[in-house]
Amino acid sequence: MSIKPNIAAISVNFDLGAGRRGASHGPKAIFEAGLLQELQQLADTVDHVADLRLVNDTATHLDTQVDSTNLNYFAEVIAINTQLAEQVSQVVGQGHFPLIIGGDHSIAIGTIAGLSAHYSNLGVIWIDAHSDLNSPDTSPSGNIHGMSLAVSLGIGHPLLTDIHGTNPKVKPENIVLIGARSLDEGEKKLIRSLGIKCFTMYDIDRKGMAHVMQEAIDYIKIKTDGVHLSYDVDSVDPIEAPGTGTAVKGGLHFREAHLAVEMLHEAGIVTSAEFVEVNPLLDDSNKTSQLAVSLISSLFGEQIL
Ligand code: 4U7
Ligand code: MN
Ligand code: MN
Ligand code: MN
Repeated sequence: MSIKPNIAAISVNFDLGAGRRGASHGPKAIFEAGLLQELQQLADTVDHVADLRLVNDTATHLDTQVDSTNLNYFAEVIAINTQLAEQVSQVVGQGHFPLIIGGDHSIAIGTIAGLSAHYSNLGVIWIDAHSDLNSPDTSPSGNIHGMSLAVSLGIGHPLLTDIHGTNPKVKPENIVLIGARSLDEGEKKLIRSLGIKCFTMYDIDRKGMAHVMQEAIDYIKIKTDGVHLSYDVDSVDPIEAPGTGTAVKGGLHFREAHLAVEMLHEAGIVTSAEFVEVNPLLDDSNKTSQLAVSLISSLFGEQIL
């Protein structure tokens, strides 16, 4: 991002991929916290190009066609992600920077599907307390926001992995996980067997965030033709980000969370981004929506001095 981008913001008012309701109100809270005003100072142009939500009968129609065993709101997740993938692909085709505002993390399925049409070696930096690498077989909850990265790897129900074309959308060697501290057994096995690069909270404590981010950037930039940042706010410690449905203690501190995006801005490698899992119903005086605005501003080059 050495030249200022033309940002195309896409809001996704959707929370049925999560176990608790409320993340569908994330976009409204983040926009009300001043997102567009902040971005106007940092980008060449900013347009809010789409405000997606589920249209009532799309999903009921799909329900009759899909076997939804251990996949909660399966049809709804398919419907929203199909819309999102098309929107994202269109924006990339126009040469704009897609900025997706969620919504729960199941929407990464649509984002990455739409992006993958334009990149042969898409990199994904996944900042999250979790790895979202469950399949219907390993998921303890059946909640699809815990499966979105697996789906992007081509693992899961074909009606999810085939959204917007062929799978896999991303290769395991082009993924970096940062901030992990709550992994299910099946996810741990998959990370090991596929050799996915994973910087856990232990690594961040041990090496420091600056070191981890530099390693992540060096690892991903040599072999990819685009890098998507998928930022789940539950990566941040619940003290700073209480407004999220699956908070896990022992997370990134305020400065570590910012340093990650500041270093990504400096590296100039990020070609799309999404910020997800803000749940205003659980928030404490908009703390988490304001944090999201602050993190997004830093990604687009807001300077301290
Ligand atoms: B999020 C979980 F079991 N792994 O699959 C699951 F701990 O997008 C949580 O990262 C998933 O917030 C969290 O349900 C999904 C659980
Ligand atoms: Mn997540
Ligand atoms: Mn998470
Ligand atoms: Mn979550």
